[in-house]
Amino acid sequence: MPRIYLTTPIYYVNDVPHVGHAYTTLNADAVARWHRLLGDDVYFLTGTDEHGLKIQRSAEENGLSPIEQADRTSVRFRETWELLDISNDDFIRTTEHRHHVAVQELLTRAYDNGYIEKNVYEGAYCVSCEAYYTDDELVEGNCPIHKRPVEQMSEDNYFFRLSAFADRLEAWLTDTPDAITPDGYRNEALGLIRQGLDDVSISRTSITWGVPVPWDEGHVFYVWYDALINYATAVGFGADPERFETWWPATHHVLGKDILRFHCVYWPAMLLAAGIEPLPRFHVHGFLLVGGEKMSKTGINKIAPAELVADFGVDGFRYALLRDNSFGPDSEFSYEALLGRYNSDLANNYGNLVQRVCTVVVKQCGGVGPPPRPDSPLAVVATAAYRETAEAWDRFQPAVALDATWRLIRETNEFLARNEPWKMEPGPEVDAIMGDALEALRIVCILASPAVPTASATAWARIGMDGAVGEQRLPEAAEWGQYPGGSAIGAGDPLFPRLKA
Ligand code: ME8
Repeated sequence: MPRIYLTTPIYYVNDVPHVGHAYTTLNADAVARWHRLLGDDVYFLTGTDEHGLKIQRSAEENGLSPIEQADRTSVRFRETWELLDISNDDFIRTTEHRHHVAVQELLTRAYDNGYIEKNVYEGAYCVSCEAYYTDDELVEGNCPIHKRPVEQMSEDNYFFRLSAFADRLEAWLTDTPDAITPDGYRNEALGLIRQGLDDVSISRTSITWGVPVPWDEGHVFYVWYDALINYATAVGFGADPERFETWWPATHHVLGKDILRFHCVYWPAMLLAAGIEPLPRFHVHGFLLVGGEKMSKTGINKIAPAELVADFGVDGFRYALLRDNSFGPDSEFSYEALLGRYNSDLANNYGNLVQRVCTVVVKQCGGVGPPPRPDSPLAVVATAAYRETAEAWDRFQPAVALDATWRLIRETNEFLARNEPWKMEPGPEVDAIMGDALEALRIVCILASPAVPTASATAWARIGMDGAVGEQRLPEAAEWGQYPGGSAIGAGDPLFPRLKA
C-alpha cells in the first residue's frame, strides 16, 4: 500500500494561531484527505514548538512559567485545528518525554559521528526568529523577517559541522528534481548551499528551557535543533525502529518559506550526520500578506481563523482560503476575495448544483434518482476533471486541483441550464438529464471532499448515496456510471447560503 507521512511545522506557543498557520495546516490536511481517498496509508502530524528564549520570555511577560505558557497556548492550536476539521493523526509537543528521547538520540548519533564540536559563538540574534544572523543578512541593523532590532549574544556553544555537507546537499538537490516543490524553492535552497555553508551553533548555556545536551550538562539544545527532530520523534525515532523505518521513506514536510533554510538545508544535513536516509521531500509556500505585509504574530494584521469561520462556516473558510491563495507564491489575503470566492464557487456553483438537482428530482422524477447514461456528454467532462484534479493534488497544488474539480461543477450547471429539465414534463427525457447530473454530482462530492468535507458528506447523503464520502476509493470511484439509480433524494436547506458584502 502506498504510504505518505505528512507534517506541518510545529508552531511556536508564544501566541495563538492566525490565518497564516491555518493556511499551512489546511493545505496539508487537504492533501492528507486526498491521499486517504486514494487508499494510501496516511500519517498526518502537526503540533507545537515549546522550548527556547521566545517562549521563556513570553511566559515571563504573561507572569507564567514556560510550561504554563506552553500548556495554555498549545491547547489553542489544538482547538483551532478541531474547529477547522483538521484530520491530523497525531499532535506533538516538544515538551513531551518521547521527544526528549528522540532529540538526545539523534544528536548523540551526530556527535558520535564527529559532526558536533564545542566552540565560542558571537553574533546578532533575533529572538522572534530564534536565529543568529550575519551582519550582511541584517536589514538596516534589524532582523530581515521581523524588521525589529537584534541582540548581540556571545556564548560557549556546540557547533554542528554543516559545512561538511555542502557537496552532499548540492548533489541531493540536483539529482532529485522533486525534492522541494514548487521548483523555485529548490533553486533558493541550492542558492543558499552554493553561497557557502558555515557551521552553526546548536546549544545554549544562557537558557535552561530546552532539551539538555546529554554529554554536557549545563547546555541545552538550541530550539531549532530540538524542533526539527519532532518529525522523527512522531514516527518512532529512538523508540520504535521498525515503525520509524516504515514511515520515514514516505516523509513530506509542508512549510512556509520563512523556515526554508532550517528545513531544506540544516535538517537534511542533520539527518545525514545521524546516518538517516532517505531525505524527506519538502513543499514550500509563500506568505499570506495583508496590505503587502506578512501576517504575523507580532504584527497588528493577524486574523483569527474563528472570526472567518463565524462568517463563512468551516467548509466555506477552508475552501475559500485554499482556492484563493495558490500554494507557492506570496498571496495577498483579503476578506473581499474570500467573500467573492465563497459566493461564486460555493453559493452559486456547488451549493446551487446540489439544490437544483435535488429540487428537480423531487418535483419531476418523483423523488427517486434515475441512473446516468453511459454516453452522457458529461462523462468526458468528468473524466478530464478527474485527471486534472488528481494530477494537481499529486503536484501539491490544492488551488489548481479545486479549480479542475469546479470545472465539472460549472459544466454540470451549464448542462442543466441548457436542457432546462425544470420546464419538462416528467418522463424519460427528464430522467436521462437528471441521472447524468446526479452522477456528475456523485463524482464532485468525492473530489471536493478534501476541501469541503462536511458539505460533501451532506450532499452525498442527499443524493441517496450510501456509506461515507471520505471512504470512497479513487481512481475507481471517479469512473463514470456508478450512480445506482432508484435512491430516494432529499431536499434541504442551501449548503452554502449566499452572503451579503
Ligand atoms: O517557525 N503566511 O513557528 P511559527 C503563510 N516553530 N504562512 C504563515 C504565515 C503567513 N503570513 N505566518 C505563519 C516556527 N505561517 C517554528 C517552526 S518546525 C520544526 C518549527 C505559517 O509559529 C508558515 O507555515 O513562527 C510558517 O512557516 C509557520 O507558520 C511559522 O510558524
